[in-house]
Amino acid sequence: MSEEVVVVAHSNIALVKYWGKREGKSRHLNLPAVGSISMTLDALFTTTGVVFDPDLRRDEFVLGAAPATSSASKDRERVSAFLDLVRDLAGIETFARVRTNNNFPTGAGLASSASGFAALALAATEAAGLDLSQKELSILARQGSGSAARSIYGGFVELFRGDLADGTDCYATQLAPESHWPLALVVAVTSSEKKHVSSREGMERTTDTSPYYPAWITSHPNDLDDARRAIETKDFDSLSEVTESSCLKMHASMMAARPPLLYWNGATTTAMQEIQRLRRSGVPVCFTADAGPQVKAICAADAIEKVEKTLSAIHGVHRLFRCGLGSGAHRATDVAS
Ligand code: 2P0
Repeated sequence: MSEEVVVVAHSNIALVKYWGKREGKSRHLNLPAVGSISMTLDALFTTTGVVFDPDLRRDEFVLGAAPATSSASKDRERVSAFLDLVRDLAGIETFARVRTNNNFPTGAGLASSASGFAALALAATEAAGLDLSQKELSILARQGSGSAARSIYGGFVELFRGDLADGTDCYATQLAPESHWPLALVVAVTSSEKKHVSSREGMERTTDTSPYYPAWITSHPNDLDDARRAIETKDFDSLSEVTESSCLKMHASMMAARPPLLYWNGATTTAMQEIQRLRRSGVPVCFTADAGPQVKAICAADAIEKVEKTLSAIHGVHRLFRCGLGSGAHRATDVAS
């Protein structure tokens, strides 16, 4: 039996969003239709332990201490399919025991698959005796979940769309380390319910039916250029503009799908408007939101108290998480409970 390898990987938040996949024969490679730029977050993370055990007759997967739910076998299948990629790379057939835990609600738009598959990529490859580069790990993690490719790295990260059918040019890289620009992020949780339509299904529906999807794709490279420049020059006003625009453009394309995808609730909209009001009063803050009802406020580190005060006063905001910029996936001592 191999040693159990335990890894921690942090969640990330996209400033320029990924939504939609490249069409064609290489669908199983999970290739995004657009590039994306994100910040890795220190306070939201997954810890995962993997051991390959010759006595196992199938892969075992335990998520947290919660009793098994109806989605447990689906999760195990997805993890097992990912472990098949690792077994292929390592030339082994042994099954694995995977223990994993998120320190935040799963499946509620807080990017659990990003930190989850990044942690699994590093833990499983090391447990299988492989020593992959960060680029190789991001290519592997992407096949579990697109956003996971970005969580391999800390700080500000870009995932390239790439053009090749085999996906070898579709990987992430660090644009700037954590220390470059000490921004903070406050997550306003407006619901802890698991979302009704997964990101994967939502992307497919948007690609297939939204009349705004082509505009989302063609306007994207410009957003990536703007965000790269704003990060490099630490220009908060420009970062705000492109971040809110990319978020609302993604949601506009989803809302125009058939049937429409509306991930927001009343508190989501109120929080977005309150963040814009705060910015008009001179506080460096902007919002983004993923495929869920949570609002994420990105702000200068010294504005965090004002932002938290504003968000906590909103009816329907149940909980706040405060984050700074986080590091890339790395070894840990034990699976946190
Ligand atoms: C992002 N999201 O860039 C975007 C914004 C959600 C909204 O990446 O199908 O779980 O596993 O590649 O990475 C969430 O989608 O999707 C996501 P798959 P993933 O963060």
